[in-house]
Amino acid sequence: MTTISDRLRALEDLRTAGGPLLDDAATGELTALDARVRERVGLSAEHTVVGLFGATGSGKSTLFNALAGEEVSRVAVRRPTTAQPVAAIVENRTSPELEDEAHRLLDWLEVSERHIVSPDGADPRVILVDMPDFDSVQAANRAVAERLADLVDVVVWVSDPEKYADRVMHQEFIARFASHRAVTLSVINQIDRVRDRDRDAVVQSFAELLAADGLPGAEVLATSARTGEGVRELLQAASRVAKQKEAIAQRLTADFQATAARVGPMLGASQPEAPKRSALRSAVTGGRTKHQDFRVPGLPDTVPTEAHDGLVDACSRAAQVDAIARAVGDSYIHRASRSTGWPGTRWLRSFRPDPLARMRLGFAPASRHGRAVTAGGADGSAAGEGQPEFVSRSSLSLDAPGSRAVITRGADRFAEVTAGDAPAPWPARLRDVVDAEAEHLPDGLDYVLTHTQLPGTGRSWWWLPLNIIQWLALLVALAGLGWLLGLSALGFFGIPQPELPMVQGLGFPLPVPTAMIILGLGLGIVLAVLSTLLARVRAGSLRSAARRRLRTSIASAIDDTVADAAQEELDRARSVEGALSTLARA
Ligand SMILES: Nc1nc2c(ncn2[C@@H]2O[C@H](COP(=O)(O)OP(=O)(O)O)[C@@H](O)[C@H]2O)c(=O)[nH]1
Ligand SMILES: [Mg+2]
Repeated sequence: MTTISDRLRALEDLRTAGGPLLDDAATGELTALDARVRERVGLSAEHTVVGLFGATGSGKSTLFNALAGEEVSRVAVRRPTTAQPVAAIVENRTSPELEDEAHRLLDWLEVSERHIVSPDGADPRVILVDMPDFDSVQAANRAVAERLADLVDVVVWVSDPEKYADRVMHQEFIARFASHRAVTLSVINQIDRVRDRDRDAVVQSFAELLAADGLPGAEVLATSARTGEGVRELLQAASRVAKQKEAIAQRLTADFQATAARVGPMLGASQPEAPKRSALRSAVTGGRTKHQDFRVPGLPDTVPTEAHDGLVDACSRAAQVDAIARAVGDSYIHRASRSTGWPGTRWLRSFRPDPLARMRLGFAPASRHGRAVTAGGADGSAAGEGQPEFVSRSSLSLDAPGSRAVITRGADRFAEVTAGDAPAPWPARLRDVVDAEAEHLPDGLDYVLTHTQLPGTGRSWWWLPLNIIQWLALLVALAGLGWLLGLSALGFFGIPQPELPMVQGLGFPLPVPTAMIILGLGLGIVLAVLSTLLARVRAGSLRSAARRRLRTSIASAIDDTVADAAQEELDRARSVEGALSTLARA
């Protein structure tokens, strides 16, 4: 069951979620409805809180027990008496929500002692509250009673045949609360103590006093908590008030539904037609169309992957992710061959700049060896030493008109895909928020790009051993060459040459120094080829890894900005749907 309080909460949700999308007239309508409802139903829309007020000893607690049908409130023969209010909630088996609502209401009223009762013929919407004495010598008790007299729906003044004319009670209490919006019922309790023939006179006299207090035409009931006389009538009077409140609540429900029907379309929300297959059911239920919830058709719950990936693609293009990834691979090959290439030619490499450095993109901020491995390009050597953080902006100029245009187009497409075929105002709204966020995207991308740890910027383990072997091979070749040169020098000076040692078991004559040159040079070439192959394979996987990391970074920059904002709008739509549905629910 949807209570008026539920609807009021839904109205508040609708004002919050739909606010940015509604014009002044619609916002005004929602505000006015809220004010009207709150004024009409007061605190408790579904329940009628009936408070028993009066002087000490008039029999409030006894009457309360008689009304509740059970002994729940303490009855005192001697004072002081009831210090805290005690509530009796009428059991409601058919609608547990109503009972929950009653508890919420009593929480608000700060009435903590509660009893669930089930008196004969009682209205489950009535909540009885036994109050502390209005004339209590304890100021705190009086304060509780006064506070609640302002809040309850029905004030029942309980008097007795002796004190009903007490001036203090009339002037200080009844007259003070006469203008109260709550319905007032007046009771002369302990009527069993009055002789039958005097009763009318007592009632009449009390009514006149009440008229003087500002309650003209007040209904006075005569009750006896002891004999039960008039108790049922009092309960019925309370139920009458509850029924009046229900009639108001029904009228208000119609107002809520009408407002939902008017505001819904402004928010692109509609109540879809009942599906065909329910025709049978509606025939069974007498042809009444079942209520349908509001929906914003065509709007997804979350940002579609397709939209997200599309924007990552666009931003990757704008940020030249492929070029960076290529440079990561090329840089690795460049450095690998500088460390492991043939020593005779590798120095040529030094004249070419590192491909990554050319892009001025940061390597790891600082290497583990305490040395910054910033590929600083022209200023690399100067900036490299001990620089803890790569601060230079990338040279990708995401701010350039070309890049900006790619990003803007990507963002528009993102908004378009996310909006799907949702009705107005959602596509425009999504475009607006996405555009606003996309403004900051180039900066965000530049930040993540310069702060992404690119892979493969350090040395590989195999470079050192390969380098050592390279140098050894060169040494062997140089030694062979030295040997031969030494021998020819001896010949030149006519000194007889010692016998040249030959390599055995080859089937042809090969002097050892010659073999050393061939072996040294051959090994150098083989190693250079091998290192190039290894570097290329590794570079390939580094390129993919770099591309992956950059795309992840870009995706997170998008998540923090555009995607987040778009999701907020999708959530807004769901809130609007929920609120409208609650307002319109039967
Ligand atoms: N004869 C008679 N005595 C009553 C009636 N209602 C309450 N009393 C007695 O009045 C005294 C005070 O009752 P109580 O309910 O504690 O009054 P409270 O102070 O207003 O809560 C108790 O002794 C009750 O038994 C009644 O209808 N008839
Ligand atoms: Mg009492």
